Amino acid sequence: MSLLNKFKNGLSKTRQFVTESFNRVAAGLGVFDEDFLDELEMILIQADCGVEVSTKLVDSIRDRIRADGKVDREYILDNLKRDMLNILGTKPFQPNFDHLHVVFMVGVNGTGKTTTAGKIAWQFQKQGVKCMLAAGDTFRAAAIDQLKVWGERANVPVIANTLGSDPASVVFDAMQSAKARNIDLLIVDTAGRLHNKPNLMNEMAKMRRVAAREGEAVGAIIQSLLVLDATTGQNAVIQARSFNEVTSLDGLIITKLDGNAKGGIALAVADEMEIPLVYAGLGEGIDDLAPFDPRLFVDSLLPEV
Ligand SMILES: Nc1nc2c(ncn2[C@@H]2O[C@H](COP(=O)(O)OP(=O)(O)OP(=O)(O)O)[C@@H](O)[C@H]2O)c(=O)[nH]1
Ligand SMILES: [Mg+2]
Repeated sequence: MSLLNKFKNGLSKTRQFVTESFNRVAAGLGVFDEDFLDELEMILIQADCGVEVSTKLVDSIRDRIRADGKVDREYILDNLKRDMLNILGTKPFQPNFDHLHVVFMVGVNGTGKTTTAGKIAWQFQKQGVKCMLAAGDTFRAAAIDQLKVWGERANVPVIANTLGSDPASVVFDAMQSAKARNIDLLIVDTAGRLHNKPNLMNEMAKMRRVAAREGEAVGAIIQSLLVLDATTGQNAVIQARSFNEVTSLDGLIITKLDGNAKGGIALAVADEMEIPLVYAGLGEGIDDLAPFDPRLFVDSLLPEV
């Protein structure tokens, strides 16, 4: 499936909502006037673009209409697209594998860390990158088995320890193994945690310290990707902001964009954060992950012109 179709399928609920609402309001009012712009703002808010972003987008269209003195459906959609693209400036997750690259998947419970770890491993493994997964979630009973299943699906080795063991010791083992086997990309799954639980945040910091120490001799690059669940709406923005305050983040992943009509949340997150959106989770399957492409995202979110 092409990347565009992946985005289109994944965001179909949001696009359907936005398109139907847009068409209904346009048909009802018959003109693209102030009332239309107010309704458009409401549609964007309901698609979870956030109040701030929705207001900003509509204000910018209003200003242009005033300046240009003309307006039609195409004009509105083109301008909306352009402004959304400005908000979504992203940078792809493109590790260079001259050195071992270690990525920690972090975030609150249930956002899709384990699933996304498996999907990323699969994507790179297919390209011939030597990947390894580490089961850094030793807390939840099924977490280790879940990661092992992803390891099998992605055809990638999984380093795991027993339930309840220190996650930092899993990282230590995985680093030894990754160095011995000349691994390019080591993805560490971690337990879901809240940013305001100091003991859990300290545990994560310890995992990173162990990776940094064990990776020093081979010049390993250590990164963290924050996984956010689109279906939690504006909470995702709060999580992004809060995690960023207490840990260093290198990229953001928004999962479950297929889950409901709230795909606009990516815009709210991008507007709030300086950290790039690197992946979009567009379904539960192994191939349902795409590098976050702003143009494909916007084309999939908005009605056809
Ligand atoms: N529809 C959809 N479901 C997803 C996506 N990503 C993950 N999921 C589902 O979300 C649920 C939770 O995913 P996990 O990967 O277990 O989440 P987690 O963050 O590892 O959860 P904890 O380890 O408990 O914190 C699973 O049922 C996944 O299949 C996505 O992009 N789309
Ligand atoms: Mg998990």
